[in-house]
Amino acid sequence: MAPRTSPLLPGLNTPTYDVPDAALALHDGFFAPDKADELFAALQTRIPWKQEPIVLFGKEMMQPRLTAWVGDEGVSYTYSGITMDPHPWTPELLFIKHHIETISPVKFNSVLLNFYRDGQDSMGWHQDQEQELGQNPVIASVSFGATRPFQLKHKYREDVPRIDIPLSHGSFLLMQGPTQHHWRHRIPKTQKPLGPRINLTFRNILF
Ligand SMILES: O=C(O)CCC(=O)C(=O)O
Ligand SMILES: [Mn+2]
Repeated sequence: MAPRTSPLLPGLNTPTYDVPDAALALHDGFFAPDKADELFAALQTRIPWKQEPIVLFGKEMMQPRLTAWVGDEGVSYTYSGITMDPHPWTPELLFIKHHIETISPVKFNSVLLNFYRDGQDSMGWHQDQEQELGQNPVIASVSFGATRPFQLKHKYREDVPRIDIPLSHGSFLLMQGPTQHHWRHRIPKTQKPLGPRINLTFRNILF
């Protein structure tokens, strides 16, 4: 089959969330369904997924999902008490990176990969605010597989309602500006019988 020249859908729709202290733009269907299927399958089989421990409140426990870290040589990442050294880029990750960089204001040198095996896998409330991401990090989040709600809550303002952004197969959420300083986010567990989901958060590590 001839390669597609672009994964973009013609009627691409980009809702921007109108909330204080954040810059969030969701590009639903950024990767067309058949391209997204192909990328999901390649990532599922080719990435060396592992369940890693984290240190939370001084206690070591296993993360409730599988992860991997991919990036330019020497770009390692430390969070929640663990340091991850990068695996090399794969063709499908470079393909995705190339396409999101056509919209992103910055280029990325790394990506954190998360594999949620089912509804019991999750990620707790946090913000992507490590020093090595710089002052106002631009984070590009690409999802494949089961749709999960990406929940955000303001850190300081109780009058600002929470947001639930459904991250569907082939979607691309761009977070920038002060988002990471003012908002926490998570992927909650669910009892619903859900299939697997892969999320990629492209980052630019400064040092
Ligand atoms: O799975 C997601 O959509 C969120 C991932 C995330 O917040 C992270 O990798 O820091
Ligand atoms: Mn995050």
